[in-house]
Amino acid sequence: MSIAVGVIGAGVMGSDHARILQTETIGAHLAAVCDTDVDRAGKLGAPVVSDPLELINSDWIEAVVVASPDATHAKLVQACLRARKPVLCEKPLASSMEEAQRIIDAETHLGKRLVQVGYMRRFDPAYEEMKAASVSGAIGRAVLLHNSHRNAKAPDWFTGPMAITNSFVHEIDISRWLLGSEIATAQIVSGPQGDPLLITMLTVGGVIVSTEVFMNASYGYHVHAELVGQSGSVAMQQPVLTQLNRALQHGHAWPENWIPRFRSAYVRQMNAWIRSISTGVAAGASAWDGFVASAIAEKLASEVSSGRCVFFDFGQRPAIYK
Ligand code: ISE
Repeated sequence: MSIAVGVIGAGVMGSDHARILQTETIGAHLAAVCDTDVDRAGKLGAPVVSDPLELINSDWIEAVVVASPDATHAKLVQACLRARKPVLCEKPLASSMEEAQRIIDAETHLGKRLVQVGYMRRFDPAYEEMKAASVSGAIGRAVLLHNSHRNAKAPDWFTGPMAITNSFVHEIDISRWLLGSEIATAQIVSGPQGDPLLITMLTVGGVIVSTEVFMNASYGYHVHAELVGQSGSVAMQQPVLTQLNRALQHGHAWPENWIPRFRSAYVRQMNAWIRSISTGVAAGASAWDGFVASAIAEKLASEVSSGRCVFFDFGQRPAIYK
């Protein structure tokens, strides 16, 4: 059996998801693509549907990938829930805590997890190894996590506080996942031009998390993390295939953006999502994880100029997310 998947959005992420569904996914196929730019959608090699709600509600579509602009995510996820169809939604899940809360309410009302959020770093082999090193006790109790998140150039579609709501949300999610602890506080320092940003968080378990977000670092796309424990540390290595020696220099190339760096994570995430639909056992980041990341990002974005410390307590997570 092959699950018929419709992809909404034919931009950078939508076209990569479409390609993965066509060439690197077991148990599913690309059944339709939807984008306001019909020509762009047409190039992805599947029937084009111009209205996202029509795609979601079509009988022949069994599951949906949402990869449209951030501001449309929550509304489309709600439509998938109403149609009772599994959805893999690109991050962020929503543009505000309120919107994300409404998704939690709708999904808990259904009593079944249908939403997976595309926090793909959870499927990245390097992050997986870091987590394994921590869980096994190899580095002792974790005390500090250093993250850096550099883009060569902020994407053209970046507006307002997207360095926080679109980029830093990854570190909110991966830090919670790596450390197995909720975020208790966060504080932000902004450079004069608003880029880079330095964010310090403290987990409920007492681990300090520092993150540099630099959207215009020029030299390439570079994500790094080091987890420091009481008896050792585990640091990510950059996945490189070759090293170039020339002109008195020795080194490797940096990718232009996140697609090559997280290539295997995207493929593994898609396959895990499809397996979760077949088995009924949820995988990856849940709507609750998406809610927490969006809520923290929204609050932090409102404190960029004040630099005030923000405190978080989201209470008990609903039973379907335990
Ligand atoms: C982009 O939208 C992504 O999701 C990338 O993974 C992230 O690293 C980048 O900063 C975002 O703009």
